[in-house]
Amino acid sequence: MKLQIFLLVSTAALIFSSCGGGTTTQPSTSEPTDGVLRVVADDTQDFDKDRYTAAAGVIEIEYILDGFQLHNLLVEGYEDEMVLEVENGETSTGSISLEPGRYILYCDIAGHRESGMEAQLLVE
Ligand SMILES: [Cu+2]
Repeated sequence: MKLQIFLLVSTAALIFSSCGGGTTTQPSTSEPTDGVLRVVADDTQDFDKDRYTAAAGVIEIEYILDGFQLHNLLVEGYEDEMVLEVENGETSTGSISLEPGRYILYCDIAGHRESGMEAQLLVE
């Protein structure tokens, strides 16, 4: 009886492990699949990417701080539409409506944009 249970468990484990590798179909790109544009900032005053993409229309943005410094996020030319601010590991969320085109994301705290807190946003 003990042997039967052992065989059952090991067979189940085999089936489980053989399924595990082949069924995950993660996209090879790091583009979000849920339509949310995620921008990560850190204490080196940089964004996680130099270029982001989003679908035209109302774009949901998550601004994630992997660090402690105060940062904000604006779209150049649309500063009145949205300002996201983060500090101490916070995540700030907001949305902005954009037509297809090329935009610039940046942090407007003195010196930060020059340090690297500037990225392209391609809206298509
Ligand atoms: Cu900043």
